Order: sequence, then structure tokens, then C-alpha cells
Amino acid sequence: RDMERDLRAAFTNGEFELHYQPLVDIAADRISGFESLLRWRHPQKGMVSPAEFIPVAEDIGLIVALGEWVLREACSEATKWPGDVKVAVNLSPVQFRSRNLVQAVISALAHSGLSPRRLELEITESVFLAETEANLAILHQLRELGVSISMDDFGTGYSSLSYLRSFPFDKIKIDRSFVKDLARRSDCLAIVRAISGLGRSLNITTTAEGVETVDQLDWLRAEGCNEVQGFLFSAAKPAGEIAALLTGFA
Ligand code: G
Ligand code: G
Ligand code: MN
Ligand code: NA
Repeated sequence: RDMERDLRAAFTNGEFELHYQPLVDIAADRISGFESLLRWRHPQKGMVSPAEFIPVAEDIGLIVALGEWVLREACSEATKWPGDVKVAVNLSPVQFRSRNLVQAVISALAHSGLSPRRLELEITESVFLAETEANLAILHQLRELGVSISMDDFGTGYSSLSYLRSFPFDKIKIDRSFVKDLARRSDCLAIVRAISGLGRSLNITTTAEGVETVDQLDWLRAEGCNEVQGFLFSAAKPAGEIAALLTGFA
């Protein structure tokens, strides 16, 4: 209950900020984009993790307004980056239920002037669990705007493969739980290999999350994974540090 009250106040007081984590194109060895990750700078508690407050924001419906703010903020920030660098925004399934999502994306693009080609929307499999047909229709409308759609946390949900058949995703993000033990566990390697192969066959970009070591990067490169994201390159950083990340990366 305290969290509820604090969250609503935080939104009006402007205590939220976005940090950005690089997505690295393995073959080109360059930053292809950044994932925006929401941060709450609580006046007493300091940084509060989205893992803690997003479920509450979803419960009280605040995620709709907060999600619209995230879209506007991320799109306008991305206009400051080199023209081929993309921005990825996470969407909550609750934003699909609000029925205002397509308009929110149109409006964020229009106000920022960002090309839709530079916006990636990340969704999880939970988007398909309820109101599947309605949500599919929304995904198609979003795609028609020219934005791309990524399947986040792939492999951790339910019947992943059927979702790949019901919607032509542009990108699959391999959950970091599979990347973690890549070098030590043959089952993790088998899963990463299968997802990379699936991506190649279906012409879907594959991105590995949670890459922390050079060893993991070498395995992922060998498996033909297209992109990596993780502490090996950088944690999520405030907007002000992005220019340095872009020039410093090589
Ligand atoms: O950044 P990590 O830094 O701790 O993020 C934890 C979780 O919060 C991740 O699953 C991530 O997808 C989610 N998350 C981060 N930012 C956002 C956001 O802007 N919107 C939504 N819906 N989820 C987010
Ligand atoms: O669910 P989603 O992938 O959107 O959330 C990204 C989450 O992964 C964030 O919490 C972010 O802080 C975390 N993260 C990013 N890179 C790494 C990494 O290399 N290792 C670990 N353990 N977590 C990471
Ligand atoms: Mn994500
Ligand atoms: Na993820």
C-alpha cells in the first residue's frame, strides 16, 4: 500500500528515469541500439528496481501512463543518437489491455520525430496468454507503423514456438538464464544452438541477454547468434553517458 502511494507520487514528482544498455552487433562489432530500462530514484530508498515496482504499477494501472512516458522519453532521447542506432522499449501486457497502445506509439514517434525504423518494442510471451486475438491485432497494427517487434526473455514462458508461428517477430531475445551456464552446461548450449538455428531459418535476429564473459561471447559467436547485451559491454547507463559509450566502443 505504501508502494502504491509512493509510486503515484513518484510519477507526478518526476522520480522516474530511463537508463540505456547497449545492444552489440557481433559481426559488425558495433553498438546497434540501446534497450531502455526504467529506474525509480526514490527520495529515501535510492534506486528501486523495476522488478519490484513494475508489478505494482501494473496492479494499480499506473503502468499505462508510465509506459506512455517511457515511450515518449526513449523516442526523444534516441533522436540525439547517430541515425542508425535503435532504441528498444519494454511493453507490459497491461498496456495492451488499455487499448491505447497504438496511439501512444504513434504519438511518441510524432512528437519526437524518430523514424519508426529505429524503434523496437519488446514484449514477453505473457502478451499471448489472454485476449490473444485482440493482442495479435494490436501487434500487427504496431508493425504496420514500421516499428519492429522483439520477443523478450525467450524460452522462459509457455509454448514459445507457437507464438513464433502466430506472429512474425523481428527479433528473439534469448533469456540470460540460458547464457549464464553456456560454457558449463551442455543443455544450455543445446538450447542456445536451437534458438539461433530457429532464428536463422525464420529470418529473425537473435540477441543473447546477460552476456558477462568473453567465453560466453565466443560461444554465442560460434552459434551464429547476431547480437549480445550484458555487463561484458556495459550495464544500463543514464542518457548523459551514451555519447561516450558510442565513441568509446571499438
Ligand atoms: O533493469 P532490470 O534492470 O533490473 O529490469 C528488470 C525488469 O524490468 C526486466 O524484466 C525489464 O524488462 C523490466 N523493465 C525495465 N524497464 C521497463 C519498462 O520501461 N517497462 C516495462 N514494462 N518493463 C520494464
Ligand atoms: O527482462 P529484460 O531483459 O527486459 O531485463 C533486462 C534485465 O537484465 C535488467 O534487469 C538488467 O539490469 C539485467 N541485465 C542486463 N545485463 C545483464 C548481465 O550481463 N547480467 C545480469 N545478471 N543481468 C543483466
Ligand atoms: Mn527487455
Ligand atoms: Na529479457
